[in-house]
Amino acid sequence: MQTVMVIDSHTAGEPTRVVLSGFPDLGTDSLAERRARFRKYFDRWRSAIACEPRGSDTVVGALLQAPVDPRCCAGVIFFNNVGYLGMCGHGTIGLTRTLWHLGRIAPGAHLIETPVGVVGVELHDDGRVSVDNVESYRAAAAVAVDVPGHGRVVGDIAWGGNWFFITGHSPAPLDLAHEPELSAFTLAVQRAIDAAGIRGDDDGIIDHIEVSGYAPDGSGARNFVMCPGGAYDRSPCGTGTSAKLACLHADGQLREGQSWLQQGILGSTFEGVFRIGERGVLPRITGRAWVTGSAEILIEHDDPFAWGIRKEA
Ligand code: PYC
Repeated sequence: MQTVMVIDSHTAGEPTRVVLSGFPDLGTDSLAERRARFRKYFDRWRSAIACEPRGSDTVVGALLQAPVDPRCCAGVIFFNNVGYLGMCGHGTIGLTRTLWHLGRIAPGAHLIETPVGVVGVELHDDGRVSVDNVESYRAAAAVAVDVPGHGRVVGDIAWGGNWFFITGHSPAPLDLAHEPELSAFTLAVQRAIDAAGIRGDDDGIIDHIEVSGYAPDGSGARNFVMCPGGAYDRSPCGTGTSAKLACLHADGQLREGQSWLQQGILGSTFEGVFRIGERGVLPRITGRAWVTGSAEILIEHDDPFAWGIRKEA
């Protein structure tokens, strides 16, 4: 029997499962090397924790690690139902809330190490968390892709800690009632991008598709983000909001220090602002998370689904 201790939370509706203990030793190399070791030797632990029957397609796992950089209060490797994430905005907010819940940090500024770099967080007294995300930039503007059943769809390729294709084209209003159409559309875009061989400028797979528009009730900017693994982001997506800020800046539509309120498909909101970076923008994303549970995950070796119901990307 294996025992894994986790704390669950949600950030603006999107779940995060922080893994505290019970995980195999990944060593003390960089977080990127530890993530490679996780993928190569311990991938079944990912599916045991994130996938059904213990998890779900929406769960983002956050494996807590000792940081290499002594300035950091924690290291983290994010994963989901099909693989690994570079950075995760909602997950960082959930992790910060969880560390506070555990009494490991107090309100104030902290650093967290991820496989794609060190990110800053600020835990506010009222429970809001601001994430100073990695530098975000638009790699290509107005890229056209032929999407079967939808015709030519045009969007930007942008980095926000993950690769995004961001389009203003939407098959339906951006509300939960139209989630099936929005999911089918964004999954079709994802397949078309893959088939066309369109990649990020580091050859990275564009595995997040973001429809960017407005809330049907006129309450502000809203998105719908399809994540790798076929689940849509319930939150406004921290890395997706960062990538959007980079595009707004590149188009001259948002100035340094100007606030951008980004709703997700549930209507929950992140606030984004940015400073100018070397290549793009340095985003600060603010949102809130709530802890929802504390659990001891048990893995029985004769359970036919001990290691989760695995799903391919
Ligand atoms: O908030 O960056 C984010 C995110 C990525 C995937 C799910 N949420």
